[in-house]
Amino acid sequence: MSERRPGTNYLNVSYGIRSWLFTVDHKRIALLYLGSVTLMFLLGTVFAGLVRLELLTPAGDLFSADSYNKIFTMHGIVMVFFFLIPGIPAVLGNFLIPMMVGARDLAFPRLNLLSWYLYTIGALFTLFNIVIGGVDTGWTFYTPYSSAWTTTNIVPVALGIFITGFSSILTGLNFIVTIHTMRAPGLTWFRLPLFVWAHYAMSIVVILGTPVIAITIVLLALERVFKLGFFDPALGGDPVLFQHFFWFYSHPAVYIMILPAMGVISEIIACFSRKRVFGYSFVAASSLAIALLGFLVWGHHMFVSGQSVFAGLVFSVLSFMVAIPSAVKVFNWTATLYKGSISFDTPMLYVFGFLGLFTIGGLTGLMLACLGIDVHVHDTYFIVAHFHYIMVGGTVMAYLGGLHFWWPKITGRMYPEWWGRLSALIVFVGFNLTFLPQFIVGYLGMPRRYHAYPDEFQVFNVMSSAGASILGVGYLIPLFYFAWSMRYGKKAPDNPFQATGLEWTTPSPPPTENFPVTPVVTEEAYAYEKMPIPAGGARAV
Ligand code: HEM
Ligand SMILES: [Cu+2]
Repeated sequence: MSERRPGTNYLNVSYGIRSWLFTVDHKRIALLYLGSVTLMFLLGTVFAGLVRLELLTPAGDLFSADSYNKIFTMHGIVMVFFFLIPGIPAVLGNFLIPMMVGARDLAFPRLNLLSWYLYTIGALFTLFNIVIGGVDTGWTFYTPYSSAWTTTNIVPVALGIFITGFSSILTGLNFIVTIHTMRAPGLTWFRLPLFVWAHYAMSIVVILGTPVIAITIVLLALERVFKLGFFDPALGGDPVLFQHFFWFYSHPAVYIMILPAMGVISEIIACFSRKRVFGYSFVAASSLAIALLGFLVWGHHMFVSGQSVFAGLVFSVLSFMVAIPSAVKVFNWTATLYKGSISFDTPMLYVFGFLGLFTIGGLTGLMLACLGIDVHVHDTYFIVAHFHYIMVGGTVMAYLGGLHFWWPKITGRMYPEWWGRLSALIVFVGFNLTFLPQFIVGYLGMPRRYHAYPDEFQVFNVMSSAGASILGVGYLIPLFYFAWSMRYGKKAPDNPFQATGLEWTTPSPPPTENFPVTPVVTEEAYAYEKMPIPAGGARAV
């Protein structure tokens, strides 16, 4: 670690491309991730735009069925594996966890840099397949289509996801060891910010789940290349086995995506209602409960795949149980708002968006957990609407809210508040116009993953495509003002929102070693009754 010269911070301590590509500073690595993850998000958005363009008219008139299959497949793969899963942990988690626990860096800084390289190499492998013709199985890679029938590039895509999986595992390990061993004096487990708890729970899921998808992908590749019969009945395998493996990871993976988002929400809600999070220990414990229960419900994706009625019943009941800890969080956040001194700054607008949209996503999840309803709507647009409410309405809203909240800390500059609120509003309106009609059209029977549909469904699809354009504008505006603010934004004070948490006690942007002296913690998290209410200042930007 270098000695700190006055006035230097992690951004200006050294210059040049090498100082970034070989950095071991968790804050710089977070920014490397911010760059890669943003690129992948933009790419995924372009694919989404193409999907919505094709579906504007009932006839399959823009792309051939084959091209359409490749486009929605790439949309799903890029968004799930390269944006939603790594997004919040890699950018915000990397930046904040060492600071929130009062440490100088993560436990294994070099491993952290390796994680970014693995992510990037994995992404390049997967993107390379677009150049050589694409892949058309959907992000779920169901066998035996993927193992025996399709002629598209399963192996390079699988390799890309496999490599990126190691990036996740290393990040999860790094977080767990850091949280266990590097907490500042006085920072007991029950004084940790809920953001840290959420990442701790997520890391457990990552470490237990990711090896399963990695091995599944290897088996799929082996079957394709060497005709080993794991999944193809013609070779003596069982295609349903693939679905068990796939969902044993991919259901927990949805919690990898949502748990960090929930951590962001807890921090912002406490700050912008100036209150302790209601029922702190329940919110912390519910993260662990979600993480562990999440491993028991994968079979709810297979109600119509030919599993026994008894298995279906058990998975249905367990799915209801996993909703309980999520509901605990929503109730506690609502109770935190109660009688709070609420202000409607941009991060908080995203949180309100999250609360409404995540709740709709969760409640429709309960509908799907009912065997009888699921048989009716399985593989329709109802499913598409359900998971977009959770993952876009939940994870993406929290990601954007968190990016605004910590932007002053990350860059030392304020974002423009008026533009922030405007785009939060556009995102919310655009989102609902896009996905609400999909619940209806799905319930009426429109199947997912088709490039053409009967005329009677057009009105819903036109609404959806119009909404997607609005949503796209909502996402583009922050891209511009964030870039603008790095140079022209108002200089940020150390703690613009008068928030609690160690990260706000150090300068903005922080020095390389995070804290001039190791902080000592004497308080529970969220002692907002002791913080001044921010006056004018940052909020008047
Ligand atoms: C925590 C946030 C959640 C996320 C991120 C999420 C995500 C998803 C995703 C991505 C799918 C679609 C998978 C595919 O491509 O086929 C899906 C389907 C499903 N979800 Fe959720 N979900 C969440 C919560 C829930 C809850 C709480 C339940 C029930 C208690 C639930 C029940 C279901 C069911 C039964 C399906 C399968 C529907 C079908 O394909 O027939 N989900 N979810
Ligand atoms: Cu699931």
